Amino acid sequence: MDPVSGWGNSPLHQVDEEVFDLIEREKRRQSHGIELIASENFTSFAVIQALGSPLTNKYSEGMPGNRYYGGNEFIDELENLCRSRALQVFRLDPSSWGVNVQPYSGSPANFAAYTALLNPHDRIMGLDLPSGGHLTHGYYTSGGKKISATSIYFESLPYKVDSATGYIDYDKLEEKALDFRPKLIICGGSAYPRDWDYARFRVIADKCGALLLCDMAHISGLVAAQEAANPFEYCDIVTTTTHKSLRGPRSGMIFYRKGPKPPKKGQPEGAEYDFEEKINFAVFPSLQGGPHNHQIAALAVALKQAMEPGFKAYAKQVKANAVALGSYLVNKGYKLVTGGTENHLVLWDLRPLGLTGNKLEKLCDLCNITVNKNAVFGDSSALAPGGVRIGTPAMTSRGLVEKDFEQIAEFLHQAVSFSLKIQKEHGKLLKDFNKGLADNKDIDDLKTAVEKFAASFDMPGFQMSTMKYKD
Ligand code: DSN
Repeated sequence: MDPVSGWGNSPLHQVDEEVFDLIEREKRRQSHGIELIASENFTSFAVIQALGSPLTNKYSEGMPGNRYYGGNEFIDELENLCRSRALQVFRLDPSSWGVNVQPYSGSPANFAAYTALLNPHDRIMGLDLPSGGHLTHGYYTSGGKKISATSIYFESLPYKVDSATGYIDYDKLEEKALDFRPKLIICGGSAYPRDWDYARFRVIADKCGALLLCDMAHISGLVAAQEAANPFEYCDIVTTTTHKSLRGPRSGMIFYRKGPKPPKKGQPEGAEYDFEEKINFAVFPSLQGGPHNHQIAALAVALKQAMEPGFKAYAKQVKANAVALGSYLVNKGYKLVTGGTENHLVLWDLRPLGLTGNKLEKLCDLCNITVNKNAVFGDSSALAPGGVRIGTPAMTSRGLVEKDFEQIAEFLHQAVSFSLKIQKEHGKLLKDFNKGLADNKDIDDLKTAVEKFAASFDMPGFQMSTMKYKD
């Protein structure tokens, strides 16, 4: 085989039919389905082009201008461009904020921030997973099994939402924080449909001498568009993934305060933040190797696109769509955690219906609607979560507006009705429920309607006309 044209320059469909075919089938799934995973989005063709570029060939351990390998002149320029756009998109002054754009994703970004700021076994408080928090904010089971590395290497004590309202119980958080005296408090979550009171978090952090970190992964696009409260006003550190509401590639960022600290009682005059060196060192060499330069390039592109005027309209639409979907469900008599939403997601409490999240997720999957089962505060079993989480960022990227989300809510209502019917006819046990899913005309009809609906919208990122599986 010719080593260059035969091995190195043949297109994917010739080199590897299996992988090519799987990608094409996944493209069909994405374009012919209703994607409602709150943490997912469809990125742009330009971002995908940068991701699939030869930048993936380069190693560049270290920071721009100070690398452990040669040949990084363009990579340095690229990473600096990405860093300055990251500050710009969140309207941050480079003299008081810095950013590291090398984390491979959100979980490594969080662990790098903890590694930089804490010593092993220091105390952390984040929102509990069943209250809508993220695994990386610390999670152990009620039996004490430590699940998250955050709980394995640090001592974590979660704060929770109020069981009656579903809102964060700030008073209890304050009481717990003053007893526990954490070194770090984390705000931000994965399944919390309301905005965050960062000012209150700051007061609590100051009262117990903690640092305040916001993981804005889910809402970073809303923050960029000024469609959510601004965590940068109150937090010391802000971490984020970049592919959710920000519409970028899979990657992560850590923002940190730098420069002079505001004057405070008991603090020496002229004190400065010391996060920059610690965070950069934690990312590399402590935790990661070479940054993924193709990701960083793709992120730079996404950040540029997030500064275009259309992005503000997109973020507004994400929220309006979530409200439209939530209101439709509430009008049908369903229960949403907190009764509604102020951001990009609703958390649907299925427990009053006697239905679990995994059953609805399963039935929806068969109808080309993708949702995810999600714990709802007070669930008795983590294995059978009582809700589903539904997000609007991905379908909003395909151009859907309120009336389309009302149609989606109607599809979901039908999916629930079919789930309840199957449960009634076949029984509540999952194995019995599964029997009712097979050869089910209701499901087949709903799938046909969903495919027709979904395929009528454009798809960012790939041209539908060139797809192998168009219909
Ligand atoms: N999957 C993402 C989320 O749902 O928050 C990150 O783990």
